[in-house]
Amino acid sequence: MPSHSDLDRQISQLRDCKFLPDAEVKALCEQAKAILMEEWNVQPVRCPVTVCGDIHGQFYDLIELFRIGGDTPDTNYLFMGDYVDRGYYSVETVSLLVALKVRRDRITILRGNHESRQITQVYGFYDECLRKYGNANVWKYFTDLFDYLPLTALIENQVFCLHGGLSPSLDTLDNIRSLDRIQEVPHEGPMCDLLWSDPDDRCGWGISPRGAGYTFGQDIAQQFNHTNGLSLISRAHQLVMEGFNWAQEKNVVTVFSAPNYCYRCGNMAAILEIGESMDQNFLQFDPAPRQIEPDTTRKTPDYFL
Ligand SMILES: [Mn+2]
Repeated sequence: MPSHSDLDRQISQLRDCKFLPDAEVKALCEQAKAILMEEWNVQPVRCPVTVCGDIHGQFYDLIELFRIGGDTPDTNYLFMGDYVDRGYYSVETVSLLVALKVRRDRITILRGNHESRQITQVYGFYDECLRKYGNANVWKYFTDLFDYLPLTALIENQVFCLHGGLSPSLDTLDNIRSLDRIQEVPHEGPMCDLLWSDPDDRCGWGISPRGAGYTFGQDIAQQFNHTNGLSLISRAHQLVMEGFNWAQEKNVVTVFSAPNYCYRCGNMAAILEIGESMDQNFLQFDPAPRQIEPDTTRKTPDYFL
C-alpha cells in the first residue's frame, strides 16, 4: 500500500500532465475499486457541491476547471461521466480523477457511456493507452474499474445527477438502487438508458438517434421528479454551446464541461455550483491555452456519434 506521500507525488505528477507507470496505475485502480465498491447506484452527495459534465480527455481544460471552480478537497466535486475518449489526454485525465478519489478528496465520479470497454476501443482511449504504454494493460485496469463507478448521485435528496437520462424501465430511485451495476454497460435496458438517454422537445418516450437509450419528454421528467420528490435532473452527455442548458421548464439541466469540444466545436464549458442553501450558480469557461500534442500523428476522429 503506497504511503500518502506517494499519492501526493503521483497527483502532483499527474497535474503536470505526466502519466504514471503501469504498476502505479494498477495499484491506484485496485485501491479505487475498494472505495467505489462501497458506493451506491444512487450515491448520496451533500451540498455545497460543484457539478461537472463531460471532460473527454481535455486535460488542460480539466486543470482550468479546477482553477475556476476551486481545488479539491476545498471544493466538493461531482463529475457526471465521460472522462475519456476524443481528447488527447484521456490517460492523464482519468488517472488524476481516480487518484483524487483514492486520496479521498471530496469527489464523486459517476459513470458515463464512454466508461465502457466497447466504446473506448472505438473513440480513442484504447489507442491512447497503446501509444503511451506500448500495451493494453492500463486500458484493462481502468475499464475493469469503470464497472464499479456509481450510475447516479442524489444531492440532498433533491437534485438527481446522472450522465444520460431516464429509462422507461425505471420509475423510482429504488428501481435504480436495485440494479446490479458491476458489469460492462449493456447494449440495452435500464442501466444502458441511464448512461445514454437524452431529453427531447417531444412528449413521451422516443427512439434515440444514438442507437442506445431513449429520448424522454417533459411529461416523463415531470412525472419522475414528482414521484421521487425531486426538484431537478442534472445530466451531461450532450454538447451545449453555452456549457449549460435548461430544458423542459427547468425540470432538466444539461451541463457540459469540455470547452471547444474535440478542439473544434467552439462551445463554452460550464460547471454548476450548488450552494449551502441549494442555490444554483453556473460558472462558464473557455478553453485553457495549450500546446498541440507534441510527438504523435493526429488522427481524425469520427465526431458524429
Ligand atoms: Mn456521453
